[in-house]
Amino acid sequence: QADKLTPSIGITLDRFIKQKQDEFPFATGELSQLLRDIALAGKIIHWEVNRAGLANITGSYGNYNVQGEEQQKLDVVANVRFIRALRNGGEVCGIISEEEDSFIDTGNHQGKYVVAIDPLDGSSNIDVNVSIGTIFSIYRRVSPVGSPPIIEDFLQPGNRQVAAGYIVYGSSTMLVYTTGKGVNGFTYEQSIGEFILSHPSIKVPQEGKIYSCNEGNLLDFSAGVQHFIEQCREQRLSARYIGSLVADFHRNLLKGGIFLYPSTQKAPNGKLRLLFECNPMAFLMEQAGGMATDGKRRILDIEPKEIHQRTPFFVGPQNLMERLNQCFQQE
Ligand code: AHM
Ligand code: MG
Repeated sequence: QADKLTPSIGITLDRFIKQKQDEFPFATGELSQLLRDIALAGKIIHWEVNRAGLANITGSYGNYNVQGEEQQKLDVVANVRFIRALRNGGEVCGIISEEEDSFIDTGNHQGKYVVAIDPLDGSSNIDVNVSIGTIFSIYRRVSPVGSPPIIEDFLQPGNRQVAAGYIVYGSSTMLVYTTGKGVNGFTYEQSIGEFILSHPSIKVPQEGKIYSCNEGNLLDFSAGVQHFIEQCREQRLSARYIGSLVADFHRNLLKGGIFLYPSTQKAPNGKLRLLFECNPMAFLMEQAGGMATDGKRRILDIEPKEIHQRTPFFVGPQNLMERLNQCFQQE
């Protein structure tokens, strides 16, 4: 009777990570701890995001509030929070962030891992209360443990990711991640301060019915992409575009949709960044049964040349990705 009155709230992220770790007898627990550090940073940013309107941190960076304190833009705040959480955690020897020009040596030279983060993606949406997100990607370093990190630790192709995920600060906050064994989603329960498994083993619906792109750039798109969009319209697919990658991707992942950010006149190599945005999303989508390309190549096989490299990006369920591919071939 008591059980019925108090239904279980489900498995927490911490317990889930612990269970997964127990499946690997030789695991040292460092990756598990790293994932927990990211979740902790996510909780702090959730708190920052939710008080942003009142705390005068939606203003532009460099402004001062009435008390004469400098206002911090939320993406700067998120960057500081994340770097601090990862540095304090101790498992990470180096970090690259979309907000930083070059890589950060955390000083934890015994750490086996390096992390790429986009601390708060979709910054143009912050001031208008639209969902935003954090994207992360974890690699094992290639330099020897015990030494400072080197640039090659970060310039690894996406197929070397050990784990990747995002946190979406939406109508609820969710953390979605993969370690290469499927994708799981956790919803933040504020009252107890825990992420709870709410979306186990996410698979993208294979009959995608949504397409997402900035159609204002249509005339800049290649003939193949234009043709594909024409087909989407003919087939009465739904057009959905928030302009916030994490939110657009999250919806497409759960409901079945393709996201396109092709090259444009303004952004000849596409707008999105390979290491911070495309690789983690590509890893998640493949793990959920979909695909991700730059129009020619699998995203995860691209050898990065520099940290802030951009790429055209197409990601979604197989039916739509295959149709897009046919349009490219007819170009
Ligand atoms: P940001 O990293 O500067 O925030 O920009 C990335 C964002 C993505 O969230 C989104 O998919 C894209 O830019 C939208 O671009 P556009 O406004 O050109 O459609
Ligand atoms: Mg970004």
